Amino acid sequence: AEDGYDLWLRYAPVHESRLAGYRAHATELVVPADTATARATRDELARGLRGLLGQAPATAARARRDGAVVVGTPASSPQLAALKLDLSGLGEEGYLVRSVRIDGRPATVVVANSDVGALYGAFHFLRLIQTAQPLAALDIREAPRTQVRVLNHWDNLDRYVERGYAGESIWDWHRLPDWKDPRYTDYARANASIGINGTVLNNVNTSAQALTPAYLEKTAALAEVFRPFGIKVYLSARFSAPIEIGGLETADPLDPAVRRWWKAKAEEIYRTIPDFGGFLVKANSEGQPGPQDYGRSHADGANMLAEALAPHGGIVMWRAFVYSHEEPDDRAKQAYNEFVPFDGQFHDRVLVQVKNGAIDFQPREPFHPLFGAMPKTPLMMEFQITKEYLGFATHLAYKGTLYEEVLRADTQVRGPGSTVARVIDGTLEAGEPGRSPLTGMAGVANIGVDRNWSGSHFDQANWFAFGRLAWDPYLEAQAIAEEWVKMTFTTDPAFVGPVVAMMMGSREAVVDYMTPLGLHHLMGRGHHYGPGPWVAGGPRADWTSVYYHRADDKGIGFDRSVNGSDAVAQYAPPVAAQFGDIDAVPEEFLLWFHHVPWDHRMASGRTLWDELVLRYGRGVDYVKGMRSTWDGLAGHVDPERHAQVAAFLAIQEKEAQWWRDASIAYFQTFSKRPLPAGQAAPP
Ligand code: GCW
Repeated sequence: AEDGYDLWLRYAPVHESRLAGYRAHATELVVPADTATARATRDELARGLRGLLGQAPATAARARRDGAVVVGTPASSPQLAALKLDLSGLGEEGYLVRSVRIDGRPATVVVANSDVGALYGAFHFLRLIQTAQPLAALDIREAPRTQVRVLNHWDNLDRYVERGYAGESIWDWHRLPDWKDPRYTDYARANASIGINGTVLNNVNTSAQALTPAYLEKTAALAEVFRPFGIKVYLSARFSAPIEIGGLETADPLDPAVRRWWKAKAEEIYRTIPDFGGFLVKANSEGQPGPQDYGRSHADGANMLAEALAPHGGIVMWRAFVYSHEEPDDRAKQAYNEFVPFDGQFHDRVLVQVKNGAIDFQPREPFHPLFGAMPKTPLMMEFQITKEYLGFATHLAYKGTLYEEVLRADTQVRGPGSTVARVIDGTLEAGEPGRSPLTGMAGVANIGVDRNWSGSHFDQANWFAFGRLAWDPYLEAQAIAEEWVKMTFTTDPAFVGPVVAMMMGSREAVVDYMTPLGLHHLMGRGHHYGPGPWVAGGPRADWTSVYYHRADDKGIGFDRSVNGSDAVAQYAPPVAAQFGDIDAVPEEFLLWFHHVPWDHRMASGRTLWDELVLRYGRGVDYVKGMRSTWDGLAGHVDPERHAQVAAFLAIQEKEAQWWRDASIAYFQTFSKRPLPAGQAAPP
């Protein structure tokens, strides 16, 4: 059934016009190594080619025919060794895909320094066919630009997934370690196909139970399934675990007994899982325990854990998503204030994991001011794949454009071209003395037990795009969307063109109908679904919407300029100058940084109020456009997937309208201005 289970690894038959040509380039399959990874590689190629080309090529120990495909390392294959290809600079995960001659016969080789590199190359080879690329004269050289490319599952041990919209957790803890659901293997295949090499199994808001022997056994069983696919397991560690499961009275990171406890725990973990990846930690944020509970710093806490893991090769991913328990001055400033003073003080096995923006995974945020501000510390990107603030799994919003926008943003810390991507891949600050060479990117997963994994067909694209960009943060969102559409649906240009176009504008549409012009955090309290710009009161000022939009009879927006919270000062001077100037700030960030009079003139010549209303309407119109595009493509998609996407788009249109009407009606109580001509009044 076309239920989406196969993701972008559907391997549907290629167009018959291309069949003979592809078959001639895959007459024989040679994967000579006999390791678990090589077997997985051979199985994937056989499966993929069988699906794409109608038959799997014969497998052989050596290439003997024209058109063989030879995959492996020089060590595993004398034929590959004889080619003397230059594998320097590929590392353990890179690969070449080359058209060559072996004993005078044309062949395609996938060559790497390790079996995992060859597996990645095999997926690349399959992707070429899946996306209808030519296989002649191949000369591809790829190596990942970041080292730690991980999913963060916000999955609780009872299988509830925090901010998950695709059903419960795929980790069936109750039946692990003895029952290993075949789905775990498919999960590993999908991740390996896009270069993801690690997964944090449990929520950052975690119970300490995850570190008990019983759960380590379960984790080890998952690690065993994932290992052939180059995927390491990591766990979120609760900072107070020494108290909760260790019987200690304190979790003070400078207490010798606490340090001994973590060392012993690390030894126990590595006895059970020899290639365990390390810990992800949310500390002193939203009520989670942490070193500050004992008057210690983030560096004290992270370094203690790093010292326990380092002898075994593990790392610590220490999150910078922190905000204090006290009433904040401007929540956007807190992570920077808490972390920048500790630049240079973190253990070299620590990455500080920073969300893309300073508030919280909004439909649009300016890049986080920490990027570029901690040159001696490797900062790891944290993107959200799941759509907590972008309409959950029913609204169609391709986040490739969001990721691209952030990665390309210019911090200007070392002059123009100091992009966030260059902070993340380590190239910008590589020369800093003492800086750890670690690099990484994390994506908060959108995976659950739904048949289609992600809760909707189009949300699979966000998982895919995250993996592709973690591998290479310089890829284009549009090219990634094209790949995904071709692999997931069809390579027919009559379908690919309009669907990619629809995806490319889809996130902007969400910005328009939820939070245009730099507005943010206007979603309903707690669940974050649906409009709630009127949310006020309650336990914390920064858990309200009125805190963020600050609408009054004069205008709207959060003044973060020098006249306000001065959050702009956390950016490099040229960026601070731009964001801090109401006439220079890009309009998409206008209300993020300024409190702006209702009659302020926009670039369009309209007043702010009129522009705001039009943006809300523009978002609704875009969704209408997506619906009609999709309706017109019925003949290109199986009825099952077509119907679900169509139904979800109908929901999205209804809810975009709800957002628009509710927001305009509410803000009009402050602006007290009429709607611009042609704009329907909210019901
Ligand atoms: O804003 C919040 C989300 C929480 C999440 C937190 C975080 C895991 O609403 O659900 O908790 O971000 O990133 O730690």
